Amino acid sequence: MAPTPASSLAGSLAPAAVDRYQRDGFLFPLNVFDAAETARHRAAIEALEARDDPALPRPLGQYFRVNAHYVLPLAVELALTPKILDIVGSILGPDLLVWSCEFFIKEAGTPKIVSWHQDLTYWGLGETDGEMTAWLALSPATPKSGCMRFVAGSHRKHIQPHKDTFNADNLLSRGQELAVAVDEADATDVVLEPGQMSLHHGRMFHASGPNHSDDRRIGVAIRYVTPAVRQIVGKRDYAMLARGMDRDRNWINVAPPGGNFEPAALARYETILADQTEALSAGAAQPVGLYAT
Ligand SMILES: O=C(O)CCC(=O)C(=O)O
Repeated sequence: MAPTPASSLAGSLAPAAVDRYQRDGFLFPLNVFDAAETARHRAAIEALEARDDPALPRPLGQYFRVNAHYVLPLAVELALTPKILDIVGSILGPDLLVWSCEFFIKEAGTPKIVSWHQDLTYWGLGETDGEMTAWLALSPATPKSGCMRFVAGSHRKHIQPHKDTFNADNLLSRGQELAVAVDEADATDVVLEPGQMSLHHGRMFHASGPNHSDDRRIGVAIRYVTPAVRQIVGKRDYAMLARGMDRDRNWINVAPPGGNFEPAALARYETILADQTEALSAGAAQPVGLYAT
């Protein structure tokens, strides 16, 4: 039997759902888009892929894989979806910024994986509870297609030691992997229908396997932070105000782009990438190419 969605179609989370998030460090499935809206977002992404403009300074996959919201209005539209902000705001509060928007695409029948890790390990944001990922499925996320797996309650641990593998099939920037044992039997499959999303805490142990299905597995990971979160490893960091106010001024606030890949937005993207690479590559034995596709 399909699990009961943690929210129905509307608005903020019920207190019991917030409690579940606090207890487990994740919550799913949450209904966001109907079939028509989901198909529209998927088609917009695939239209960009079909165009794959050779004049772009970097391969399209780079812009998809990190900080898509600084160069692509379609990523901003997803990140600022009122229903997502209502749900995220139920947990993080009324003032929200988008720190990153990332497309995790695994082609049909490919070995790409994500190793067990905790997101906050290399982001330079400390062990904060003020960061959360909303992961939106635009195609089926199932064990066969390589859905995420979460270990309930692991967000209550500190950031654990990780090791770098630089594995080419790993979608993470340095193939980082938890150096502590994870019992696969403790993991929950995050099964999502297209148009549904999950939430996870930045210290959640999570991973995902290869895509053995006949369809692409398309996920959009939107990382939200509160104004109180700040960069503590790199010199500075950037975010886009999504809702409310940023009174703390820990972030350089970036305005949404007016169109796809505008020259000023592309230049800004490079500045942000360079600054964030400083935090992300701290302590790495090899240069960290920010997020290979
Ligand atoms: O999309 C995946 O399989 C993994 C995504 C992930 O690790 C994340 O969103 O933090």
